[in-house]
Amino acid sequence: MRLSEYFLPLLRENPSEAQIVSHRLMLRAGMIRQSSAGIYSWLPLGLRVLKRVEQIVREEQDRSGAQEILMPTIQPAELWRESGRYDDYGKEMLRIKDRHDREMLYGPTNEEQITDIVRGAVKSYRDLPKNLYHIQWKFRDEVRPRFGVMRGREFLMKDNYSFDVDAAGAKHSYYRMFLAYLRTFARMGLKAIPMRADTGPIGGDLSHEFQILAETGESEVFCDRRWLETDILAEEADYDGDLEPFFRHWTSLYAATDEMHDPEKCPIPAEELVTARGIEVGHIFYFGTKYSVPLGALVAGPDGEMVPLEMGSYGIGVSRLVGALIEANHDDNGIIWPDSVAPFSLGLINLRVADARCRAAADALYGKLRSAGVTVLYDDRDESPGAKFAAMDLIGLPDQLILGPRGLAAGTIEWKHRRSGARHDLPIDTAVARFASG
Ligand code: 5CA
Repeated sequence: MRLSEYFLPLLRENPSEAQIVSHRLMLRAGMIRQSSAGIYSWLPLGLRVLKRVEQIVREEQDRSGAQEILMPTIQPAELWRESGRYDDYGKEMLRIKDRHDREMLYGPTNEEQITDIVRGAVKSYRDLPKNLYHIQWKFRDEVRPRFGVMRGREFLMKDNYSFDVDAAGAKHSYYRMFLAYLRTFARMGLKAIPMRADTGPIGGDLSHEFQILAETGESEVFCDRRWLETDILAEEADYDGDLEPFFRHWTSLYAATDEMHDPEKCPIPAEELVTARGIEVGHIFYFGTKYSVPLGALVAGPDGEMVPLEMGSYGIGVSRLVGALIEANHDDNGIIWPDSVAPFSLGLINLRVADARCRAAADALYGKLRSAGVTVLYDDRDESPGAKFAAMDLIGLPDQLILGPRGLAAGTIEWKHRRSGARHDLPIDTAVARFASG
């Protein structure tokens, strides 16, 4: 993509409405624009990151055996009356009437809807287990939408729902998601710590929140110091095997949210305990028959008797993750994207567009990089070098290639690694191979 053609409305000044660094940087880097409180448009750069985050979530869901569907954003009120949540959900639910005066709502979550789909289609234990997910916009009329996409009113969530014939099966489904979540966040370069959590309006008795430690986190969290040194992707686990030992291992290190932490009963000594702030990027629940009983979602069990489905639900805040990733990856100059979610892998800067030789060399390199499959953002604008460096650092692509007349005369190009700040001169003709392979 040529920056001269790209829709990238950068802001020079810090927007006054943004209180935390991710919100500031997302606005300044032209990733999002606010539409109304807690509701945002995603501009090209922001959308590329959102899509990459979504794709990692999708791949890990698919790997775990979950199947993707897509349910609507607008749901009928009757379904929520069946579960009893239509009134319970209160003002957080956006209620709408259609032209026939039928009550509808913009879904804040989909337990009722998925249970309705499954109860009509699954009649026997032989059709189980099933785990279905979708990645869809939600609306919650939060009292205090804030921090940009971190606590929005409209936000993108991956939510899935597991269906089993008995509690043992449902626990296995829960453990599978526990593993999928550890893998998902680790692939984004995030350390998300699973913490015993309160179940809130979703209900149930077994629940973990996945929390990233960050100063700007909304809640206080507590965990064993050893959590900070673990490497999740190094662990092998088989989705079809017995996952209970794996689950027990990962939950043996203490970690709890504020509501679950009791200093009197904390099992580890104060010097081993880390007290920090956390951003909740995922939440998983096992709630048994809480929805299947009121909605009458029953299947024939092995002995012919009708039994209610055992269910769990599992959420990841896909749009919140974009903000959380920036909270965990930035410096004074801007964002530093991890490779796995970067909107482009490489920024190419032509320092002197007025120089015909520079322009020809930069254009040629841009063409070759693109042919080699590298995603490149090419700054071909007629701007000062300082403005170009600042823009490239702000948007935080992992690597930068900087071409100027002096390097060109020597046959070299400068390579800057955004995270470390390290700079090297590379022979121009090796640059394509360097980034095509890396
Ligand atoms: N039905 C369950 C699981 S599918 C559920 O809704 N869980 S949740 O309420 O915990 O939400 C799942 C995830 O969505 C949260 O962990 C959080 O990362 C994200 N999320 C929740 N509320 C918001 C919000 N207002 N803005 C951005 N992300 C949010």
